[in-house]
Amino acid sequence: MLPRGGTGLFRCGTPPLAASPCALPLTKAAPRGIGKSAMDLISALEGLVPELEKGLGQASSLEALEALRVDVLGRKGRIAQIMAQLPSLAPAERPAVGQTANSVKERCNALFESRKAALEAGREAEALRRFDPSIPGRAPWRGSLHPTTLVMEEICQIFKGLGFDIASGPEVEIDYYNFEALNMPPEHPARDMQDTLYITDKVLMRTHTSPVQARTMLNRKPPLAVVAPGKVYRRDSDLTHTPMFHQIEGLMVGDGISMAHLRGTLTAFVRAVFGAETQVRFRPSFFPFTEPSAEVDISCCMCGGKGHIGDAPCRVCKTTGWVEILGCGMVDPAVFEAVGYPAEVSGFAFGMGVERVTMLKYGIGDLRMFFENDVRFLGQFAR
Ligand code: 2U9
Repeated sequence: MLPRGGTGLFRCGTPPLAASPCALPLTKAAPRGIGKSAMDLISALEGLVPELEKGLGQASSLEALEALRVDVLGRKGRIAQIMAQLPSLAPAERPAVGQTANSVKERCNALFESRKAALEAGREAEALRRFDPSIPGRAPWRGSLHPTTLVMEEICQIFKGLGFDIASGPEVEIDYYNFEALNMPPEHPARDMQDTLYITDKVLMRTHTSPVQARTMLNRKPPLAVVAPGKVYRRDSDLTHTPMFHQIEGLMVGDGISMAHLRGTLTAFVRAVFGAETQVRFRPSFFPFTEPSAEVDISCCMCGGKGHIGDAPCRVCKTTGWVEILGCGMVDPAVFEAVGYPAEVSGFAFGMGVERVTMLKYGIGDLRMFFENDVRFLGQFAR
């Protein structure tokens, strides 16, 4: 702001110009026919220009500049205050004062604009001086798919490449598709293998994606090959089990489908996920919907099947050199009967937990990492 009172534009004390124009310096000789009081006003107006020039020279910020502009040119500013005295002049004297006011306004505006441009240029130069183009940029944060989703997609792609279709079905299932059609009638002891979350007597959260294959068989004739990825639910919660996890199960049915097809397909699959040098072994096992059944082990992807990494025992395979990856078998004829398939067809089926495959593939030691939603962990797997 321009200083008011004794040190500023109005040197004859407070209030300034309007109340006591007497002390203002007369900078010009009075034009002919212009009286003393008109001349005082003209002189006061003209005096604003050098005063403003000085004030602008001292203003070091755009904010100070704006305050000055309001003080001089604003609706209640200095020029307006001087012009408020116009009615007290004789009508003949008013035009000369008005013209001076216009001319002073124009010059003041020009002074402001040029000082503003200089200050802005200074500001920009200062910003550029501080700008370091060698500092690496901050990349915007990008979300990524969950590792379970990524591995599930990868597995589906592999089976698609082997000629399988992808099938899906409801997570809330009826007992028939989840158990009965799969050779597990009520009271069958195998139902205990998959402790179930029931909604009603007959409605439950599916404990595996097998009902999807059962539904597929009811809707399609053989030959067929499908994989069913998705969420499954069990009454199970401890360090290595969660009430919800992801499975991918597969089924191939046709004429003359044998254990050899099963072995070939699953060996191709594990080598696509874990690498071409991965060894595969089949161990006899039991599942209610397959006979014979087997569990598949692969050579440990952490230690390469040696059981040790250097001198240290391998924590993934616990020094055995093998890790279990999935279950499989030839579909039990009772399952084909339940869905009305002819007795001559044969087929194989398999199932795996996606979190388990993901843990083995990436050497993740703790299942809880999948459910803690720590984006620093989850973001590492995006491609
Ligand atoms: C139909 C007939 C047979 C699916 C199969 C497995 C073996 C199996 C488990 C591995 C670990 C699930 O994730 S896990 O808990 N699954 O071992 N699943 S055979 O067999 C079928 C499916 C559908 C109609």
